[in-house]
Amino acid sequence: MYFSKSFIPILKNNPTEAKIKSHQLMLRIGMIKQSAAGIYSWLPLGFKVMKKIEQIVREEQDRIGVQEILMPTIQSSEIWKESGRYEDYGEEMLRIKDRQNREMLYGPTNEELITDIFRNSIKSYKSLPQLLYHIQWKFRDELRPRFGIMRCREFYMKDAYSFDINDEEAFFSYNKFFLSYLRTFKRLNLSAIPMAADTGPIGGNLSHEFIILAETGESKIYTDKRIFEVKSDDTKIEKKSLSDLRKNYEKFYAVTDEKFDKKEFDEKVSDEFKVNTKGIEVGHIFYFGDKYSRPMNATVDFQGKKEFVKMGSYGVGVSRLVGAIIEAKYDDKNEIMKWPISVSPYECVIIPLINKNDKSNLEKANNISKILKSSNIDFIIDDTDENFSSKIKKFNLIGIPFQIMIGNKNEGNTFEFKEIGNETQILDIGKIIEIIKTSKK
Ligand code: P5A
Repeated sequence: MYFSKSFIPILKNNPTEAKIKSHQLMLRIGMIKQSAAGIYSWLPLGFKVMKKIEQIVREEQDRIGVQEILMPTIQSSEIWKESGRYEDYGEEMLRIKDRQNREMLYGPTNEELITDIFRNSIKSYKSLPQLLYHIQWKFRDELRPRFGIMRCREFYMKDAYSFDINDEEAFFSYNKFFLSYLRTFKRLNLSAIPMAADTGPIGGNLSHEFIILAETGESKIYTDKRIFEVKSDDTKIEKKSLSDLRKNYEKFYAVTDEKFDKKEFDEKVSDEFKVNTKGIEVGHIFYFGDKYSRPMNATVDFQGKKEFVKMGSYGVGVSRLVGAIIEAKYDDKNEIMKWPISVSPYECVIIPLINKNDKSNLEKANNISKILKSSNIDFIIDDTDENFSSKIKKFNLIGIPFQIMIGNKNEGNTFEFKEIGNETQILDIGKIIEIIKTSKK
């Protein structure tokens, strides 16, 4: 891809309407464009990042055996009346009438719809557990949408649902998602910690929010810094191993402000380990037993009786994660971003210095790009005739982790190569490819 032909509308200065660094950067480098309050279009750079995040989320769901489906965005009010949430959900629900005057809504979440799908198809406990997920747009008519795509009205969520015969099996399902979330956030290069949280309109009394630390986060958190050292790598997908993993986390005090109790904090965490800061909620998992299956009559046959299935739901804020990664990785003082290679819009940028009447560096860039392509490295070439330093500045903002610079100094097959945050090196193309490939593993 040539920069001159790409749709990456860069702004000269930080937009004044944006209060936090992720919102500023996303507007500045043209990742998103607001179309109405809390509603955004995703432009190529932003869309590429979101799709890569989505794919990692998907792979980690598939890995624990969750099956992917796709439910619609528009739902009928009937099922919400059955569960009792139609009234409870209040003004956050966007209610719509169709031409027959039927009450519809734009789904803020899908517990009712999935319960309806389940009850019509699964009849025996022998088909359990059922673990299903989809990745779909949601709409919540937030009173104060803010911080760009971090708290918006239309957002992209991965939501999964589990169906089990009893509490013991349901906790097993819950714990599978617990591990899966740790793995997902790790692949996104984020350190997310599970914290006890309120369940709000979803319900139930067991729930964990997955929070990443960030000064600009909306959640206040109180925890013990040793929680960051808990390891999950050896966890097996079996009941004991998963339940031990959760216990290893739950040993440490970790709550958001809704659950905060100063006395408990002081008792459980000595001053040297206390962490009292802010964070961003990137995922949230819930266990609510028969909260939906009972009113909606979702049962399975078990030993001659009909049992209400026990359910949980599990959300990841896929679009919010784009902003959360920026909050975690962007150095706004020096205006330098560095995407984790796993989600970077491009893996490498080639920056040739181009004079009006000497295109030889562009030719070199084209040759390098062929080698990158055959090594499956996704690249962009800055073929504009801007001066070198403003090109570098621009790409420090865009945050593609690897830069190959072709100035007038390079000789033969060696080039100036830089991984953002490290020193520039002079390397031959073989070595450059090796470094990029190793970082992708
Ligand atoms: C779990 C899946 C649920 O909705 N039902 C299905 C449950 N949980 S949740 O906590 O309400 O949302 C899950 C995640 O979605 C993100 N999120 C948002 N992202 C951007 N803007 C919003 N207004 C917004 N609301 C929720 C969060 O990452 C949250 O953890």
